Amino acid sequence: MGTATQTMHMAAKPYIEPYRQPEESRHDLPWADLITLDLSQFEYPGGKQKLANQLKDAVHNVGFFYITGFGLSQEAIDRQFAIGRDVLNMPTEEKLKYRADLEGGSYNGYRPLGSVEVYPGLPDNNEASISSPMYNMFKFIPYGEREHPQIVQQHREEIEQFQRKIAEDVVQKLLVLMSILLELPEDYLSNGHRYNDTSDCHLRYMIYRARTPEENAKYKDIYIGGHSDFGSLTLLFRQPIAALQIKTSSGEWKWVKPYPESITVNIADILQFWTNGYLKSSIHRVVAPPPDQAGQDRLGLLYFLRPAHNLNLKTVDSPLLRRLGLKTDEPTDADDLKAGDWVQKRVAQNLEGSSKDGQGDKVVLNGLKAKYGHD
Ligand SMILES: O=C(O)CCC(=O)C(=O)O
Ligand SMILES: [Fe+2]
Repeated sequence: MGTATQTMHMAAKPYIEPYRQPEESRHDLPWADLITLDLSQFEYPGGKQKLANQLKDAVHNVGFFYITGFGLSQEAIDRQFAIGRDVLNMPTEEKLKYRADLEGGSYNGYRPLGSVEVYPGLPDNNEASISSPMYNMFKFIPYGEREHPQIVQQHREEIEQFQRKIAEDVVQKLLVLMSILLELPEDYLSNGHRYNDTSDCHLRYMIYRARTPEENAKYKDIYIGGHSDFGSLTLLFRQPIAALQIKTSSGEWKWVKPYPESITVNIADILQFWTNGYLKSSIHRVVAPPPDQAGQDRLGLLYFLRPAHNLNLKTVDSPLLRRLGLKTDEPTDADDLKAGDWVQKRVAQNLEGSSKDGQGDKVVLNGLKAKYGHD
């Protein structure tokens, strides 16, 4: 009976035109040297400790790494790309019915083009040079409920299963590994990152439309200027069109190679705050793809993990951070700040300010600073 129900359930997935992954670039770009964690080792005896050791340098010095063995099939991932493609291909008027309340600090729903400046004074409001319209779906809990387009409603169960697999399994493993590194109880960072917690975690479909050489010149090849992400972790599903770059500690920009069957993960601001900088929320940006991919639109699938709104941003009491002098009993600017205020303020602030690809921080809240830009 159980099996029959399951089979029926599988068969009942509505048809969607399959998504075909584009070809990888043949250019030999200056790729970033990132480690790969095979999460399938997590359950083996000693596996967690081994993975935590492997992660140490990446989370402290780099802020980016790949994961494999995370238990989502390529078919399930490609169906999400297909749903995202169809959502973002809806007519603009239709998408605008689901516009997110960006001014109120929420990303839930559609964020149209023209919402941010790519360069100061150059808002991205030209239909031909759309930088990054996106459709975000908060967790399917009462706090995150909103009206969604029919395509999302049709595939809602599948989208929810996909989100839950990421939120309840993949990111939980990563949070355990980071708790181990910080010498905290294994479930320490999982608290505040539960599916039912009130937070702005979301799955995102995003599109970067191909630009003409003139448009690229106007925007200096930038699609999204250098920035750090707002939440706890960002998961970026493999996208063969090269465009993501990360800033290394020596200040160079390196390309992120679409490593087979991987997810690219990066640390975001809140984990940096909680660890007083020990975990690195790295600066990254999105640029025009290399010549052999220049004419193609780039579709993205991402998951943004945010902490529960009511958690404060105090440095966690980790034995490691105490030994390193990063945790003391002195009060700090972050002690009374709530994670939810930080995230929502950054979403709203993104609308006002530019994401200049230069140096310097922008004051955001109570003396805490963000590295400009948006996520
Ligand atoms: O599309 C990408 O590769 C990265 C996008 C990004 O950095 C963001 O949305 O915060
Ligand atoms: Fe980002």
